Amino acid sequence: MSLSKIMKNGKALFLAYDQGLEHGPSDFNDKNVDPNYIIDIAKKGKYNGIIFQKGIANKYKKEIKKSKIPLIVKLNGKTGLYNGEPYSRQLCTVNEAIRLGAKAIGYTIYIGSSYEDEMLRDFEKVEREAHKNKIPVIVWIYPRGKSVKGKNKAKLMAYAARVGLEINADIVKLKYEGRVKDLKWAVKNAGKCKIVIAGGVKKNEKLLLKQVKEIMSAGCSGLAIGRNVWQSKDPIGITEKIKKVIWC
Ligand code: FBP
Repeated sequence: MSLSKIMKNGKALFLAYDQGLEHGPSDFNDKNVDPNYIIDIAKKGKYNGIIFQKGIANKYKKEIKKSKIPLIVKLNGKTGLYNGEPYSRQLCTVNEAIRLGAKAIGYTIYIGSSYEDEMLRDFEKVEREAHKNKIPVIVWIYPRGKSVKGKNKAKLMAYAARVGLEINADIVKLKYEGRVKDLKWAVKNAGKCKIVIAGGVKKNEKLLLKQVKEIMSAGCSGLAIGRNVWQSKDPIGITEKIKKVIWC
């Protein structure tokens, strides 16, 4: 699977903006509530991809196309109001994503959830369809649910990475848990499947850049980051600093 449309020299920085569904408006202010503001950051920051759910991908199709930033459509999701064992429902098909202009698709699987079985089953069809159409598959793999409560998060990170390889993801998106040595082990477990890391809640710049250095020194391919960029007072400034570490 060629990843050349969404990676540069084997590395990538993606801008994630599916938080409106996952968390609701609490992540937003007057500026970043507007998808056009995000498209503008992606364009000025020359991101390798911008991640939207189907609604924004469809309603802002013209602006996304004009930006020339590769579109990554997230095919499933859930709201932050949902209270049961985590299940990310499919909301868009691979064919719809392709019609919207997607250069890659994203999918979330909560390993350890009592709905893991359904998510793996749903994913199998998505993976087959996407690869048949030569569309790269990025999988957010987050261990969550009753059965993983209290388990070692650093060890689960390596398990999540391995699942990405086993289910034929091209890129697995993980949360960075534990230390660099744990992340190195996760990278080993992912084999030829690449790893990008989520940004998480907004943190101070020094800590963020320290983590980006650790992420890259562990052998990851980059980040798929959201709040730490578009909640920043200087989104392009922080983008440039992150890129400097990734492509140093
Ligand atoms: P951030 O960089 O803002 O953390 O975004 C990464 C991401 O994976 C988003 O794509 C997604 O909306 C969100 O985090 C999900 O976070 P969680 O499930 O932990 O609430």
